[in-house]
Formats: sequence, C-alpha cells, structure tokens
Amino acid sequence: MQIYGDIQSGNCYKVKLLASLLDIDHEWVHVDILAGETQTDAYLLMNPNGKIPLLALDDGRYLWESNAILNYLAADTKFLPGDNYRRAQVLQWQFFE
Ligand SMILES: N[C@@H](CCC(=O)N[C@@H](CS)C(=O)NCC(=O)O)C(=O)O
Repeated sequence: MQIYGDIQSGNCYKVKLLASLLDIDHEWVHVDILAGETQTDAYLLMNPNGKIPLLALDDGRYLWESNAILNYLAADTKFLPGDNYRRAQVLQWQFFE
C-alpha cells in the first residue's frame, strides 16, 4: 500500500504513526500541497477531495479522510477495541478532534 501525505501535517503524521506502530508495510509518497500536487488531475482521480492524507490500497481502491484511514488500518488490532463502548470512545476523540 501507499500513503500519500506530508509528515509535517498532523493529519498525515497520525496515519504514519499508526502504520509504524502496527508495522504495516507501506510506501510513503510525499505530497507538496503548496506546489499544488493535490490539485492535479491525476491526484484528484485518487482523491476528489484534493487533500492529504490518502491511502492507496494494493487492489486499486483508495481511502481518504485521516480518521477513516486510521479506523481502516486499526481494525482487528488493539488500537480499535471490539467492545462497543470502548470503540465509541475512540470515535469520540476522533470526532472531537
Ligand atoms: N478532514 C481531513 C483534513 C485533511 C486536510 O485538511 N489536509 C490538508 C493538510 S493537513 C490538505 O490536504 N490541505 C490542502 C488543501 O486543502 O488544498 C482529514 O482529516 O484527512
């Protein structure tokens, strides 16, 4: 998988951090938003919202919005509890943020 982002962005850093904590094999693709790299036709085909971070799965699917990416990566790990209340507490802080 590939993660498109800029490590200086908190939204991107948290995705990179979780991928690292879970030892998820991935390629980090640096995107320079100031150079307009999120607004190219090629990038907008991957993420019509034109923002980073963006997760590109090996099967050709894409996922954007940092918290959606976090929940996808954390599924079935200790970072996303199976217990409904504890999982809702994770979401609570994500929505608060
Ligand atoms: N709600 C989005 C926010 C993403 C976002 O605002 N990303 C910024 C960098 S931190 C960005 O891509 N800005 C470029 C732009 O808006 O053109 C998320 O959590 O992923």
